[in-house]
Formats: sequence, C-alpha cells, structure tokens
Amino acid sequence: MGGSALCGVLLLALLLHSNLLLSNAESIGYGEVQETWRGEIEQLSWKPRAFLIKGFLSDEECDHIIRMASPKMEESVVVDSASGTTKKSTVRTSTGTFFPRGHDDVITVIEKRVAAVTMIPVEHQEGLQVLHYRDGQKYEAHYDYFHDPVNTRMEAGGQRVVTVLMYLTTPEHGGETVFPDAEKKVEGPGWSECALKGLANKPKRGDALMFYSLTPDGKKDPTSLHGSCPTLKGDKWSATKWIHVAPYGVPQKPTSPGEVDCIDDDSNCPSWAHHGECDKNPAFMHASCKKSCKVCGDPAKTNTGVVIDVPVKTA
Ligand SMILES: O=C(O)CCC(=O)C(=O)O
Repeated sequence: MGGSALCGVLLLALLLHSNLLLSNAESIGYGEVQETWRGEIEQLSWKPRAFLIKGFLSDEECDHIIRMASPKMEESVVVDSASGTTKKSTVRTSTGTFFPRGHDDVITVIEKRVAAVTMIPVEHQEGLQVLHYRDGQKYEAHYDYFHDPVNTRMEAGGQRVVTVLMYLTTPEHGGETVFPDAEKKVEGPGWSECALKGLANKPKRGDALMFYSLTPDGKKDPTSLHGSCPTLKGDKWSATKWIHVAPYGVPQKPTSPGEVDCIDDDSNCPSWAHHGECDKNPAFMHASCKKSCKVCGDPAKTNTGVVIDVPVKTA
C-alpha cells in the first residue's frame, strides 16, 4: 500500500474512533448528553475516592450561577438526622440557595456534564445547592450520606453516592475543602491551618471536586468526612450536586381517583412545603408540589410557565 493510501486508512480509522466516542457520550444517562466535554481529571485520594476535575465550568457558567443565586441567598440549613427535615445550624455559617433540576438552559447543560463525568444519569441528581462564604464563614466537617431512614427511602433516591462540588470563585486565602479523616494530609506553605489537618483542595474558579460517599460495595465511607475551612480572605462561591443511587424526585402517584390533578411531582414536596418553600419559591413549588402547597384546581396559581423538574424517562 502506498504512503498516501495508508494515511487515508489511518484517517478513516481515526474518524470512526472519534464518532464512536461521540455516540457513547450522547447516550450516557436516560436522557441525552449532547455536548462532548473533555477535561483533565486528577486522582487526589483513594480513601476517600476523590478526584479534581480541572476547568469543569466556564467563566460564563460560574458568573451565571452567581448572578442567579445572589438575590436569593439565605442563611444555610442542614438536614436533621432524627427527623430528616432541615434546620438552621452553627456548623454551617455560609449563606446559600437552591435551584431545582433543569432550572434553566445553563444549569441543564451543567447537569448533563455532571452525568457524563459521574456516569450516573441526570435523574439521580438533586437540584443545585449554591453556597457563599466570606469573613471566616465555614462548613464544619460532615458526611454527605444520610444517617436517617427518611432521606434514604428508595422513592427519594436512596443514599447519596457521590458529590460534585464546583468552585465558582477563587478565594485569596482559606476556604479549602478539607477531608480530616483521609489517609493522607496536605503539607507545606499556602494552606490555612484548618486545611493542614487533612487532605485538602484549594477552590479554583471553574474546577470541580468529585468524591464518593459510598465505597464500591455500597457501604458508607467514613473517610468521606469533609467540610469547608473558614474563608479568611476574599469570597468563596461553590455549587454542589449530590447524586443518589436511584432516581431522585420520582413523581408521586395520586392517592385517590379524586386527586388525579392534585399531586406532588416530587417525594420531597411535603418536607419542602413544611419549610415554607411554597411562599419562598412559589414558581417552582406551585407547579411541582400542588398537593403540598394546597394550590390544586387554581390555574392562576399552577400555570407558572416555569421550567420544572426534568421528568423521569425510562431507558
Ligand atoms: O464548599 C465546600 O467546600 C464544602 C461544601 C460541602 O461540604 C457540601 O456542600 O456538602
């Protein structure tokens, strides 16, 4: 075979190979992953299983999330293990807000990218939690997996398996995400005192930290204990995706024939309604949690025109 013919064959093989990669990427998840994002992933630790994904978000995506979140920020809450409901806590002093899955086009694209890197369908993701820390604000070490039976119900997605923590800004000092019980620790200059107590990662705008809360055999991984060190200089903004072992937010079935139009689309609606989300976030809640918000049968209240949670599709 002549040189140019050989080149042609090699080129064809390369094209076929890249098409194969593309079609694999498009079919990840129950829905479609239309973009073919490629990035650099650095393995940070085996215990916990933690990876740094460099350049996961663009500057425009970081700015979009901060711009959307800024007017909605409130004092952060944590989940109460005994009841499974949320409560204010001193362990988390940041402010925060939350966007339901599929909130807008930018968030939808990011969710598909999270599905691609975790290889877990979008339908297993919770909404997007956005946090803002400054002036020493922190999040004490905690586990992302649940300890209570309420939040681990299979209808609620079961246990959280993996977290993708995206950094939207680069604080000047502090604000590291720290794993105090990891098998190795960071050392050397440049880390805050808190970060030196464990394995730590410095927030860098656009990067994402992916770590598993469960071991490969499905057990809770105690080395996934983590927190946010105090942000000592500058501002830290982060956006978190918690991903469950099963689809999260599966539509609830009506309880009687008379309730056909009066249902909650998400098993978390009663808890959200209990915490005042019907008033704080009416556009989403009146569309998705009609039963819990008691807005059934009033088209003025239910036809909000907002993008609501991505419906669960079967494979
Ligand atoms: O912002 C951080 O570095 C930690 C956030 C966190 O622990 C969480 O969202 O579960």
